[in-house]
Amino acid sequence: MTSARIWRTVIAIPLFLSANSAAAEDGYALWLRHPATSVGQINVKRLGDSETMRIAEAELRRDLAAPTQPIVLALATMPAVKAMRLPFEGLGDEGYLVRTVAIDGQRVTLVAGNSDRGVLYGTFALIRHLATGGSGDAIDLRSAPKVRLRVLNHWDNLDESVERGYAGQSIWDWWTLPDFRDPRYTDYARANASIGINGTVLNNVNAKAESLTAPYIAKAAALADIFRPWGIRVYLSVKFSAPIELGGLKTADPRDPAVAAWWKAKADEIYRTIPDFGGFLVKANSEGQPGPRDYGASHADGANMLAAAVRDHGGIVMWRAFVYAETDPEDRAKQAYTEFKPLDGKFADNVLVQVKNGAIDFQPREPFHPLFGAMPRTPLMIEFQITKEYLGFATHLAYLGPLFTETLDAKTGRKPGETVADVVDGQAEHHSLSGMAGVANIGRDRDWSGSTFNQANWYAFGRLAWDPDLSAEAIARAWAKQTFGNDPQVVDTVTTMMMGSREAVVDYTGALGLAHLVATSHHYGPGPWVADLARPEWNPVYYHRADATGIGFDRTATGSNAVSQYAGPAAKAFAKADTTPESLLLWFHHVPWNRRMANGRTLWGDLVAHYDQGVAYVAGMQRQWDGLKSKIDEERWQKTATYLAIQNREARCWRDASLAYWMAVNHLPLPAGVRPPEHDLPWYKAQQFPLAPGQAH
Ligand code: GCW
Repeated sequence: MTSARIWRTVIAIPLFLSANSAAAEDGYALWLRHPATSVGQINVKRLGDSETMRIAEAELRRDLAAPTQPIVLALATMPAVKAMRLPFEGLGDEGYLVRTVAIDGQRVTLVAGNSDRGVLYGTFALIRHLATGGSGDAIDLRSAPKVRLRVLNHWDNLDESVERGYAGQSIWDWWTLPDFRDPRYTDYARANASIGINGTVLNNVNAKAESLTAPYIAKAAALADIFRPWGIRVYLSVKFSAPIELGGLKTADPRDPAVAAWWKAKADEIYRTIPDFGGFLVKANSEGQPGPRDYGASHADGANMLAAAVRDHGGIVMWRAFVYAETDPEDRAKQAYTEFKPLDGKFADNVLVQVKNGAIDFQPREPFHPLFGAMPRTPLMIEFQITKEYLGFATHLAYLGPLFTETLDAKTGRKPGETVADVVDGQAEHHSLSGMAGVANIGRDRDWSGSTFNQANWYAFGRLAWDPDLSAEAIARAWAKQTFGNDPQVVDTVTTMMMGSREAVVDYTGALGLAHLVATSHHYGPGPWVADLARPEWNPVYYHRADATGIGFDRTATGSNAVSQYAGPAAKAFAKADTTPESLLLWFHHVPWNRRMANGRTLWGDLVAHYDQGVAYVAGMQRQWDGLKSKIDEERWQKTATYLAIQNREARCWRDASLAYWMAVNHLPLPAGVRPPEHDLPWYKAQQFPLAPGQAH
């Protein structure tokens, strides 16, 4: 088609308000809200036809206010686009170029990519650009994802509960699938595509073998069909003992040819129904899950056997390094490294090892995992927890952007300047496979994530998976604009509230490198006194080691020597209390309560000040939010205000319970003028929350 003809066929289509867009905002639209007012005419011309291209066109018609100039959606290979000699190299099959160009003397916004997925991502980039106040003229956006697999991990069970889920039941209605294709599945795909997520692991890593039976494969296939045009592949978590449970074999030993053959046949069966199936995610030999170690085989033996089963189909295996064993008396923070470091170079080339951001377990703050500086020959995926198991469930406002970037920006110490992000995006060792996984915070709640502000954590994960070098603040600001509009007072206030909110959680739950002080099993609320659980590393006292003279876990050479697992300058810095950042002090060192801190306070005085600072931050967020009442729609404002009040009450409880406990241990008075805990320690110990949400079962 000549470019002149293109212009004759551009159709001007009026964009009507959809039926429900006048309804109150309930958060369902996430950051992809319709324009609030009638938008008149929008010119979109789509060159080329595929379901993905049609989706891109529909998105523009649905989400854009009248643009200043017509929009052309096209593939880079189309003659009209080729002739423009635009910089498509290096954009790969997912990158996009959105640019104001002239066609036949007319200025148009070209949205193009080497594939239709690139066009779709470009479409969402344009929508974001305009929704965040970007000019409609002289547009020049060009981007390709730095990370190849950008994947959500759903810890969703087949009974529709969600482990560590705080936003209602699973969005997968397994029971009515594959027949009923809830329109919500499409909205889920759309939201993910809008932030660049291209994969989803449908079921919990604590997997049931049943997810690999024919009926469940058919259910997963129905979801895969819905997600495909949005550029999203499905993956499944698998239980390592499935050949025994489903196949009737006597063993699941990965070195047994019958076991390998069972997995191969199972993979073939899956690929017959889901031809672009992504592959498997595996939690093995951890927290009671079966694995290759049960047979004396290694994690590499297990991973490679599964990798062989999916390899001919182009599938991959994500093998988790979150491994610790009740039989191992070693510091829990060291066990994954001890197990995996010797396996570097032994994994098949379609295996990624998936490593949590820190060495323990998604705490409000952890130092980066030492494995990121230790396995150059293996593609390492990073795993973040978007759902807030340890950061206040759904009710606390805690923006995780700064938590994610703190880890991504950390220097591994292995090569000068090398960051965790360089390892994760594969640049450091030129791995072609790279990935980032986020444990989803999505459920059947109307607002998807349990609160409006939790949506920001899903959004931030996607944006950082696309580009781990983005700043947490820029992401917060963009999210605020897309979510609440461009009023500068709203955007500034919301961004300010968000940026300090994670640090506030650190402060009121236990600052200075303390970790895992939570109540048992549901992990809701404080439990620093818990000392009676079967496995030592399940007890908070294992982590804080507080006594009358001091507090903290000695992980230096005089203690567990976990610092030796870090490379070069990182190991050196963490080895001494004086060179360890104070925010991580008690993670690496056992120090006296009267240690002098940089600000002149004693450690005890500083810890108390952090608790108060955390509580005060929440009160500050309440005041800031109150100031926005007239500027935010009623429903979202009210729910957030109520949740902030819950957070205030719970932050005070965390502070008071913790102080009551520390004082019982160190027998120190509170600094002058500090408010004493509201209740005594036995009162806090007596609080029980057996029905708190999200528990494993
Ligand atoms: O943080 C712990 C959670 C478990 C979870 C485990 C894991 C899925 O408390 O619920 O199990 O991590 O990451 O495997």
